[in-house]
Amino acid sequence: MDSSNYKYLDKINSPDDLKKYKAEELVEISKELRKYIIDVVSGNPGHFASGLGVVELTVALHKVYNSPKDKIIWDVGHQAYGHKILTGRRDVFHTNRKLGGISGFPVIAESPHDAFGVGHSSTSISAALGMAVAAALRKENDKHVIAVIGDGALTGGIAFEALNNAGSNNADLLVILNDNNMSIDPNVGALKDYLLDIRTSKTYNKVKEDVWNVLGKIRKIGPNTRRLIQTIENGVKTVVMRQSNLFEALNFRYFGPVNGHDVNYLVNILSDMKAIKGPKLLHIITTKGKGFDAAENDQTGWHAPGKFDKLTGKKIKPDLKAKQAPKFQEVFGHTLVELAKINDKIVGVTPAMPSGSSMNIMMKEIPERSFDVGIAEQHAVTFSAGMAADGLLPFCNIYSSFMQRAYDQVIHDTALQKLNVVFCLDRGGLVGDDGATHHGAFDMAYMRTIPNITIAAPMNEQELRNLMYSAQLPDQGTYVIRYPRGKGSMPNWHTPFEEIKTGTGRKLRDGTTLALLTVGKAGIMAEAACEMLNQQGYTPAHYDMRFIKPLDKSLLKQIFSKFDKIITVEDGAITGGFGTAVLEFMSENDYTAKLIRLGIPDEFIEHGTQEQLYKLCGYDAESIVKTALSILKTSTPKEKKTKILNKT
Ligand SMILES: Cc1ncc(C[n+]2csc(CCOP(=O)(O)OP(=O)(O)O)c2C)c(N)n1
Repeated sequence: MDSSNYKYLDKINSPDDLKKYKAEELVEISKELRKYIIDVVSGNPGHFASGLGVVELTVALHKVYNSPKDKIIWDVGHQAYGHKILTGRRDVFHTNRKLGGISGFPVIAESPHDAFGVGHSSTSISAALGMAVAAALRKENDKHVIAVIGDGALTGGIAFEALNNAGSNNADLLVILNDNNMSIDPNVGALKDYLLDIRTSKTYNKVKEDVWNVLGKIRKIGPNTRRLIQTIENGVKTVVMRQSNLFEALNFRYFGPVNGHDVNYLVNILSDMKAIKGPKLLHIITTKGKGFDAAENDQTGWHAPGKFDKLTGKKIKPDLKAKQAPKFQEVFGHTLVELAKINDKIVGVTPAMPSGSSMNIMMKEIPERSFDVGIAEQHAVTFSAGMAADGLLPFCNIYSSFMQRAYDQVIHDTALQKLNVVFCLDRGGLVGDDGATHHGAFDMAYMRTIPNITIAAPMNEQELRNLMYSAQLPDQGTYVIRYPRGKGSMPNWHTPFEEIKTGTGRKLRDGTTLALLTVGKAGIMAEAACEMLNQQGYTPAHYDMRFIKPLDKSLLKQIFSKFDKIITVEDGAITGGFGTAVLEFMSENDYTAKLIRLGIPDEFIEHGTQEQLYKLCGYDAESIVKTALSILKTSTPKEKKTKILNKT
């Protein structure tokens, strides 16, 4: 993208360039930055509304602070496009989220200005505190550390653990609370109401204004008066604010709420706050999607809207002629409602992803039995376990990569107690352009080590329905169903429910010489590979094993008795995953075979389209064919022995 239409932005290649501009020009720079984000993201999709909401804050932060010496830590990082553009990445911004391009999130390796890698939420205050403590130990007294966290991300427990720790540490730390009253969907919970209360409480604002007016003058006055004013301020706070302000109670000095779209006001406040030591919190009020009407009016729909027409504000949908397969997510959402109507024990739980997971379908149809608990994966799991312990049957839907947060809650609170909870792990496998932080790579490996647990992966939408149906039958225990991001392969998915017995796989095609063993979506790639191999005269067998745990041992026995060339394929980490389970089975049962495991290698995979990444990892259909041909051409020990016997 050519940025030559941008009078100021063209000349800003680092925060130092930005610092040269005066107050009036910062307003123009903010306008250009917003326009540039709209220009580029309309054609190369990514996160959108959140970034527009922090344009002025981004400009103010880079005007006031000296990044990279000062550390600016963006929570989640989906709102940091403006930061990337102002810190030397304007000309590569059009490669955002593309294979080989820049990441959609801050990444330490990408720029010295990305102080901390993010993608999962609520980490900024912990990381910032760590840096503030490091700076204090090194006696770097002129260094500033700033965490920028949204009201949504603040619902994550780790954020409170960090506030609690920071408040007793007295480290020099600024938390900026970017309050737009939204998560991806409308924010939830009591904290949201509390923040709204602060915005509107007249008594509170009066006290706050008095204190702020005094503090605003601090920079211009001498140390003695400053000390006196601070004593007064502390007195006022002790009496009124401590009792009524959550952050003050945690030992933070609270400032705000202030308008987060007035860039010069922000510059002044931040400059003033530089002089104040210790933990402090600035509460700014912003509008998600600011400056783009469609996004302001539908903030959830424009969180990550896909391609759009920047002039009309209309999203550009692909031209669908043939009947398309639905997304796995939609099938989950509709099926859950169907099941909840026949089984009144079923409840739905999502940690802050109602739209993304399609839990919103149940929230609309059966609101009293469906719960958005905020960005709180650990709580979502134990909350579900609690309901299960008292007789309900929760379907707790968590994105696979976010479930990493709640590992102990699955082990200690659920499986150990043999509780009937169905964990639906959405976005299992490579997710595409969100990249390394969001790939659901590890779930099969980390879940497989837990006793008392069933782990299944449907190959298509119909299998997902049937597994959900089977999981809610009586006494199924802790049951994990992991499925991928995006569309499946079955336009006609809405078929009557059929039970799938736990631990049973199925043979999809019989064959000779070579067997492909798959779980989940990898079965689709393997089917395509079998077609290609057929055209070349080979007839591999294909088994959709369905369950990672328990394995279908009787089917495996049949397979290992018949085949000694085997390829396992999974859309997940090879280390410890499904293929490893098959390898363990082979070893424990004294079978010998040439066994190759395909899946995600032992490294973090970057961003790109899902198809590009399957290829990169070597388990798209063509790569499976290549591996199959190579294994077909090598002799196994058994074949070598037969050859020798035939010769003698
Ligand atoms: C652990 C974790 N759970 C869920 C998400 C998905 N997620 C990304 S952004 C977001 C909402 C964040 O809201 P907020 O912090 O208020 O920022 P806003 O987008 O409103 O600016 C959520 C739930 C995530 N990134 N990490």
